[in-house]
Amino acid sequence: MELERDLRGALAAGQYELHYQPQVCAKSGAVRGVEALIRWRHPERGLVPPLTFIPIAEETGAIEAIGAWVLEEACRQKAAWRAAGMPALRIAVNLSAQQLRSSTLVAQVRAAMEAYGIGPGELELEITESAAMEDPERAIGRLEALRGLGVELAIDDFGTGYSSLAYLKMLPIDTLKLDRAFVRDIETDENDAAISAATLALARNLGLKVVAEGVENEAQREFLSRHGCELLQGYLFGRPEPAAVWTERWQAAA
Ligand code: G
Ligand code: G
Ligand code: MN
Ligand code: NA
Repeated sequence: MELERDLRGALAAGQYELHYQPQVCAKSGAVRGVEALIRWRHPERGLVPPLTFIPIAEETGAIEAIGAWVLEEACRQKAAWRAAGMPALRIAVNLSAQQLRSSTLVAQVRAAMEAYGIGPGELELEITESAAMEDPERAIGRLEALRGLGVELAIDDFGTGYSSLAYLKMLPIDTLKLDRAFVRDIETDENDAAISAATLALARNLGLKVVAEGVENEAQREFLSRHGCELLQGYLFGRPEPAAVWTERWQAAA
C-alpha cells in the first residue's frame, strides 16, 4: 500500500509532529496537563490522523521507532517549555500494545527522562485495556518498573475493552480515562450515564483518578463534575494543537 511505503521514510524525513490537548480541572477549568497526540504531515495528503496510520505502523512494526520518537519528542518539548518558563504541566503519552511488549521500553523511558530531566509525576503513559490484558503478568512487571521511574500510568479508552475487574485491581495504575463513547450522550442516554457514574464510583473506591474524554459541552461537564470527576479533556476546553500554539498562548498570557 502507498501509505505503508510512505510510512517507512516518514520518521527520517521528520514528518511526524505532536499536538497537545489540555486536561483541565473540572471545577476551576485550570489546565493540569496535556496529552500528546501524533500527526503525520504527509507531503501530498496533508495532516494524517493517527487512526489512519497507527494501525499500519503496528502491523509493519514501524510503531517501535515511531513510539520511541514520540516519547523522546514529548520529553524534549517538556524540557523546552520548562526552559522557557512555561507552567509545569504533566505530559501524557500514548503507548501502543507493541511498545508494552518490548523488552527495551523501560530503558527507553528511563533514558528519555534522564536526558530531559523529567521528574516523578511529570510524565504519564497511557495504555489501552487490551494492551494491558494481552499478557497481564508481563504487563504488570513492566508497569511496575515504569512506576519505579516515577511515571504515572493511565488506562486509555476505559470501558471499551474487556478488562476483567480482577486484573484491573492488580494493575499498578493511577488513572482511568473514561472513553468518550460514554461521555457523548451522557445527558440523554441512561446507560451511558449509569456506566460513567459507576466508573467514577469504582475509581474512587480503588483510589484512582479519572480523566473523562470527549467533553464537548457544559452539560457533560456538569454531570461529570457532579459525579466526582476531577479531570476533563475535550473540545470544550481545547483541541489538540501544535506545541508552538501553546508556547505563543503562554507568552501572550505572561
Ligand atoms: O489524535 P486523535 O484523537 O485522532 O487520536 C486517535 C487515536 O490515536 C487515539 O486512540 C490515540 O490514543 C491514538 N494516538 C495518538 N497519538 C498516539 C501516539 O503517539 N502513539 C500511539 N500508539 N497512539 C496514538
Ligand atoms: O484514545 P485517545 O484518548 O488517545 O484519543 C484521543 C482522541 O480523541 C484524539 O483523536 C482527539 O482528537 C479526540 N478528541 C479529543 N477531544 C475530543 C472531543 O471533545 N470530541 C471528539 N469527538 N473527539 C475528541
Ligand atoms: Mn489517549
Ligand atoms: Na480514548
